[in-house]
Amino acid sequence: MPDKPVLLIVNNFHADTIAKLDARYQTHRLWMLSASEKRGLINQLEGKCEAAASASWICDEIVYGLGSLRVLACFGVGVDGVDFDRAGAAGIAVTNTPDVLNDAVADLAIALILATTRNIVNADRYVREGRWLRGPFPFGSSLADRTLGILGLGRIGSAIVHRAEPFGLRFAYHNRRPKDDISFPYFASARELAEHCDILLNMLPGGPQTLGMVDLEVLDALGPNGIFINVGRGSSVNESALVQALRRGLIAGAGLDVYASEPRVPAELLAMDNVVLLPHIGSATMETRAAMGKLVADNLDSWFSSGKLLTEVTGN
Ligand code: NAP
Ligand code: 8YV
Repeated sequence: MPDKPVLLIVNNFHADTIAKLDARYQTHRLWMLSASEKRGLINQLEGKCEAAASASWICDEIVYGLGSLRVLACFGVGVDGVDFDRAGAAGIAVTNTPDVLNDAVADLAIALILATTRNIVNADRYVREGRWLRGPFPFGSSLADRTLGILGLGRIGSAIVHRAEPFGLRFAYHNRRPKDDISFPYFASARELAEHCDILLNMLPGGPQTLGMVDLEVLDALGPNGIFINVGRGSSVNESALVQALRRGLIAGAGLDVYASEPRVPAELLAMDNVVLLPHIGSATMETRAAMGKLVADNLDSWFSSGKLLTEVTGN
């Protein structure tokens, strides 16, 4: 029986998937090594290892120095952890896991919209702390006839729109360019979108192009009754501007799944009760993580058996 192909596993992205890869490949765990051991492993794998698997949001730049590497299979859709210039220069093709996580992430976005507009987390505390006995809980706000502005209307944004339609919401969006198949209004900048919506939902990818795109001007344009939701990438929001906007009442509240320096969340946000904070759980269902892992493995299997990749990605 021929030897199993060699696979470099860059980081501990999903235990069940890594266990499955262990069964199919001769795996090497990069993240468990010291810096000098990593260099030793890369030298040892030179000429023998053509494939690596990694998280999509973080990688290890040492992999770009492995001359025989031809494919980097990433777990996750947002590939801001990959240096595409270096991968391209080294002849390394990259794959990610699009679509299989749309439903889970869109579900969570809806949960954040409802949690913020109906004040669900504080309402739960209100009951537990016996405060309901002393009087009714303050009113929230309805969704019908309000406008949900989507910043970054792609695969997940479209799944959010599909779910949000029955709530009676209206929609608007901003991308770098308008989409042919979308009938609701397009705005040419994030600020203009914010001005025209009640709930601004950020679905932007990370990376240098979107760094800090949601800034004080955008949040100010959203207005004092506006709600900001972030399920995209934390780096695309200027977090100190967000703190300032919330503190000064420039916006009414926020629902966040992602942050600039995860898992650290600014202390100012932790102290605010008009903010719902989640620990980056958009795709965190057992079924979705399994589907993401399967797509990583399927990309590798396809590449080793036919030289073809199923979901190649060429940049952010
Ligand atoms: P997608 O289909 O590529 O959608 C992203 C959209 O953003 C695209 O339609 C793109 O439109 C727009 N966009 C990109 N760069 C832009 C820019 N500089 N200015 C304005 N618009 C821009 O990606 P997706 O699958 O929906 O995923 C979106 C992101 O969600 C991922 O990259 C990831 O960071 C994040 N995510 C988070 C979680 C979570 O757990 N919270 C889970 C999965 C994904 P144009 O190209 O026309 O500009
Ligand atoms: C992560 C994500 O993969 O796919 C993405 O871009 O942000 C998530 O699905 C997940 O949070 C793993 O920790």
